[in-house]
Formats: sequence, C-alpha cells, structure tokens
Amino acid sequence: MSRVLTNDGSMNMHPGPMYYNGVYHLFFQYNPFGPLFSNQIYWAHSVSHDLINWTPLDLAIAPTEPFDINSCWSGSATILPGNKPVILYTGINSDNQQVQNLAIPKNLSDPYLREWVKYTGNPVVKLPDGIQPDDFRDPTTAWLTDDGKWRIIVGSQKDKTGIAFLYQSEDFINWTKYDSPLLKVEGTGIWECPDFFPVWVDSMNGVDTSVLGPKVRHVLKVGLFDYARDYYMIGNYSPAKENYVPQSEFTLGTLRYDYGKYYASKSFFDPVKNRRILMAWVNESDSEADDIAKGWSGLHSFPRSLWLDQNQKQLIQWPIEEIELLHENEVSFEDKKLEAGSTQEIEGITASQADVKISFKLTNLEEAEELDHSVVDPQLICSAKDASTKGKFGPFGLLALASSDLTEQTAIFFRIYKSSERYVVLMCSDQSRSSTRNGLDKTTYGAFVDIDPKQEEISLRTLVDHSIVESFGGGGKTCITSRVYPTFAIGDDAHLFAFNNGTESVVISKLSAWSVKKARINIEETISCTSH
Ligand code: DQQ
Repeated sequence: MSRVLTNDGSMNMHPGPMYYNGVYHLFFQYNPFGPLFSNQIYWAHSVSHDLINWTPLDLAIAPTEPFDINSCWSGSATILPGNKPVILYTGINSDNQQVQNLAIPKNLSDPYLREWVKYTGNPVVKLPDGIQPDDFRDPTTAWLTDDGKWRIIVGSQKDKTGIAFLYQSEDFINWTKYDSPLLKVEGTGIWECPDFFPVWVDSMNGVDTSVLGPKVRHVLKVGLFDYARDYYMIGNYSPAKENYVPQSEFTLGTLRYDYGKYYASKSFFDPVKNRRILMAWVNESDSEADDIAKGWSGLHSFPRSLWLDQNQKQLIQWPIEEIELLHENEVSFEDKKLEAGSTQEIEGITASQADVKISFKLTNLEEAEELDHSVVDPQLICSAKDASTKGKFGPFGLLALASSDLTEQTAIFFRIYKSSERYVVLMCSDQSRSSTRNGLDKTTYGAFVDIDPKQEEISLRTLVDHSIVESFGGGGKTCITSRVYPTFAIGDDAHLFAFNNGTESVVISKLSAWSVKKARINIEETISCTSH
C-alpha cells in the first residue's frame, strides 16, 4: 500500500496536499531528528504522479527565522490565479507565539517545487488580542469570492470555546480579521487544522474551494485537540456577511470523518479527476519506547474521495480508485451462507496487505434484538460487547490480521438492533485481541451506520496494511481506522476471515478481495528537473 511515512522521524500529518501542473504534493509535519514530536518541526515534502507512489524531496520549510524559529507547524496550500501556489503556515516565533506565515516556490518552472522561500514581511497574520500564544494556528486553504477578497480560517480557542477565526485579504499579504468568527462553540477546546470547502448537492464530483451558490453546501471540519477527533458540519455559507449556518448544531455527537484513529486531516480539490480528496494523520497505538525502537512514528491514511450523500445529511468517503493500480490475485464469491458461530477464511490473497469488499444479506430481521437505550454512545456499546459476545444479528463481519488460531484478530463487525419501528446498524472495530503484546492502545471504536437493513445489504470495505486497518461501512457512510501491532498474524502468517458470531445465520451476498502490492514510497530518486 502507499503510505508516505518517514524512515527516520516523526510524522504528524495535516499535510498541505495540493495538485500543481501534473504533480501531487504532500507536505507534512516532520521531526528530522527523531521519531517523536519535538519543538523543532519542519515541513517535509513528497511528490507523486498518481497519489500511490511517492518520492521524498528535501524538506520544504525549516524553522530558521524569528517568525518560525521554534517550529513550522501546520498550514495549507492555495493556488492563486495565474496558477501560482502559495503556502500559509503556522510558525512558532521567537516569543513562542503562534503566528501565520507565507511561503512561495522559489522557482515555478521546477515541476516539483523543491524550494520554497518565505515572505520577508512574515508574519502576515499576528496573534489576535486576547488569544493565548499557543491557541492560534493551522490556516486553511484560502477561497476567493466575487468581491475579490480571499478568505482563510485560523483555528483557535478562548476559555475553551473553539473558534474558527476568519480573515480576509485582497493581496494575500495584508490580512484583516473579520469582526466575528465564522463559527465558535463553547466547551470544545481548541480547534486544530480546520478545513472549509464546498461540496456539490447533486454530484459525487469534487469542486474547487472557491465555488459558491445554491448548488453547493459548505463543509466545516474542525479537529478537537482535547479528543484528537475530526468533526465536520454541513451548512450554508454566504460570504456577504461571512455567515455560516450548519445544518445541525455542533455537539460531541456531531459527525466525524472517521470514528477511529484519524486526525488532523486535510482535503484538497483534484482538478485532474474533479475530486475532493481527504488525507489524515494516523498516529501510533504503541508506546513512545516502541516508536524510538522502530525509529519512526505516524503515517497517513489512504487517500479518500469524499462527496455529499444524496440525503445531504452526511459525507460519503471512499478509497481513491488508484488503489486498483496495486490490486492483484482477485478472489471473489457470492451467496455463501455464514451459519451462526462460523468463520470463512478468505484464501488466496496476502491478508497482511489487502483490500476486501463484503456485503451481507439478512433475513427475518424482525427477530432482531431491541436496542438497549440505556447506552447511547456506539463506542461504548462496541466496547461492552466485543466480537466474541453473541447477539442475534451480529457480530458479523471480518477478522483482519488474524492468526490461524484466531488468538490475534482485529474484528470489524456489525450488530443490527430494532429500535421502535426502525432498525439500527452498529459498526465496531474491536482491537482488544489485535495483539498478544501489552502496552498498546487497543481501544475499541464504534459508530452507527445510517442505512436501513430492510432496504439495502450491509456492506463493508476494509483496507489492511500491516499495522493500519481502514474500514468503510455502508458504502463509505461510516469509516473507522485503527492501528494494530500483531505478533503472530504478520506477513504470510496473517489470515483474513469472514465471521458470524450471531445466533442468526447471515448470507455473504458478495465478497471480492485482492492482494495489494507495495507502492514505491520514500525511495529517493533523481527526478529530472524538466523545465515546464
Ligand atoms: N499538530 C501541529 C499543529 C496542529 C496539531 C503541530 C495537530 O499545527 O494544530 O505539528 O495535530
């Protein structure tokens, strides 16, 4: 699989992914001196022609100036008219304040934009009055409206109220804080790595960040530092009064891109295939000592396309189609009954690096058990009833990175409940038996899937890549990413099973699975500097 990770350092994500002249760029937070986060963070830079195979370049931005001497933190790329990329990023200045700086490519005719130079007048956005020095960061990609002004959001907080400050500029140098934030919500803590972008109301295509009007809704994503979770809202934005009205009020139950280990994400518009593509930082679930021993920490999720669901209530996410470049040895079958308490090994693929799609057909659903309304948090329900706890319909799903005797397994499964007159679909990712090793974060994740099992099959797609498992339930309505470190179920000793621990049988209506070849990543290669 393709994971831009660092051989010798800490990577914590929130890249400024961007497309420019035939090349995809991935910038990301990087500590060149060791595998853990530090107070000397740089911008690393990799490039790709297919979002699968990546070539590392020299570090793009280093902490060298008074305005970023104590680290170059997250930010975003924007393509200005005339096809000119610029980066806005957070610098920790010599007074340890978070300020926002501008950098531009040194040589636009270098197709890989290897060198970036900082604006000598940095910072272009200073810490606002009344905001703590470490509460102001992560400028978004900018968007332009017909009044000729650019806008960005900067994440912040004041007294635990999360804030999306909005700034306007006509020249991308002089920025003015708009008198009211785009949004603020009490009690959430600081908002990191905000993202703000339009999505079509009636298409799966992506759309450029500056598009406005009745055919789009706007997504505001905020990362809650206190929970390490990326929440998003869908709403209506009108630039006239910088007014953003989310369709539903933000709460900690608000929609999340991913209900597992998935944070500090960033999206960008891919004009080649008209896609909005999302990438996130997937941190480690092992210990710092483990990270020091392995010499690196942090990787990023597989790129996802994202679009607005037809019901306009949530986003849909799906692995980009380029993953098919890495598929081999397809295995598939249809209509296979999975009796209560049974497993079905999926053989013929490399289970440690695989892509598997499975859908389940259920009958006599009226037998489903009632949802216990005393526990409403799906993650708690999944934590209380793991993959071995029998239900009626469920747990059924996949056992990934499983040892042959199932002592090690990462279980991604569903449970179906009746709740008054409708059905509820719960999706869980159970890491409790992912490894015989101790000292790991084996938190179980869970979320509901907004599908009606009377109307459609229960589908799951899971990407397995050694220590990362990314699952897409309900065709991409609910996503859960986990990090696991099996000791036996590794390499050729890893197995993949479909399983049903419910008392009711289910039918695998269709399964397709592939081995996924290794992508070319982190391989230095002399890339020709062909003048464009
Ligand atoms: N980590 C970055 C910040 C960002 C946070 C520093 C997100 O820019 O807010 O590496 O994890």
